[in-house]
Amino acid sequence: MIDLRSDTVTQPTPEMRRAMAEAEVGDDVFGEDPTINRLEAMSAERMGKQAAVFVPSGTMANLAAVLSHCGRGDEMILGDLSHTFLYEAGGAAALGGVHPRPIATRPDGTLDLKSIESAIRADDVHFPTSRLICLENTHNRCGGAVLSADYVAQVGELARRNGLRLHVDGARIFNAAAALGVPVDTLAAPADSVTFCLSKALCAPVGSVLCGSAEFIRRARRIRKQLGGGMRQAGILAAAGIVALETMPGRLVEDHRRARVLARGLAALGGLEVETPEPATNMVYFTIAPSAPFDAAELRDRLHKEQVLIHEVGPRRVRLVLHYWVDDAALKSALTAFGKATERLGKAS
Ligand code: TLP
Repeated sequence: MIDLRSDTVTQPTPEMRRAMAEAEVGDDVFGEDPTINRLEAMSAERMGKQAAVFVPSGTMANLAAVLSHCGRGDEMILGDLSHTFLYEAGGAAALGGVHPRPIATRPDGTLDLKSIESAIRADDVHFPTSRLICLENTHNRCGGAVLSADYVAQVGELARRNGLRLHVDGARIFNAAAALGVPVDTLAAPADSVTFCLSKALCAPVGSVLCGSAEFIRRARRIRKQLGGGMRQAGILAAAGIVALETMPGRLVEDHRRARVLARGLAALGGLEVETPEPATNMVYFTIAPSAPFDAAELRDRLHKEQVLIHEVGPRRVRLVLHYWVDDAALKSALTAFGKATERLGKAS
């Protein structure tokens, strides 16, 4: 199977499996797992922050960040297409009483600076207290779009000027850094906190890391415990994360190149409107033209028979994600399968 549904599907590499088998472990709730301690130190160093905490998922990383920045009745300003707003089960509101203030996400994944500024509440008893701004880099729903270092710095400056904090959901921030050709800590520098996922493009089986100041991470550790995310001998997982950090960021440009090849190949088939003709990172989004006599579910089923898995994000909208386990040969086979599937579906109608 060629699995293009997400980069979350990535299996650990043989090197990761070896590191996992040999990992030195301890009780992490006591701070005694040497492998987790090493992963956290490496992560903080990469992101240019004082400290880091290992958590089971990107969702928990964002939730722990929001709950560490905000109290009940505080408000976070975030994009209406952000993962935290759309796909994290409303955790910040449900568990922390944090009020989300969604504002329009622009197609390039950015939020208009003036819109952010005008969403900040005045000091008035009628209003929640504005506390936090959240950005997402790369931006999932915006086709893997990259926020530039300059843009993130402007939002950081806006946040500071208004006494707010900035959190970056950097689930795929290494993809952003690779696409821009800048060190990842440059993208993280303006943020008070940043999360990144080991289990997506970096190919590790489980885990995300939340980074920030020492004081912030101290609070986040308690929140992680409240959320039930205090793990024990999880150095077995962190060991794969260390291999991921050491071996994966440098190869992400290959996924980006293959995403461009895939986008061009799909555009040439006809019937598919590629939304990201020159994808910035590892995602390709396309819409099935209104004239095409099939929808995303039919295309998914047809492609499944050709050994290709895709993820439909709407009745006629599909997302494909390139990752470590899709090499040039698999990409070629996937394109051939798309050719066959669209042709058959076209004829079957
Ligand atoms: N995204 C998943 C799905 O939930 C959509 C995917 O397949 O892309 N931030 C961003 C930007 C994400 O894309 C995701 C996962 C998360 C956070 C949450 O990470 P997990 O799944 O580890 O909780």
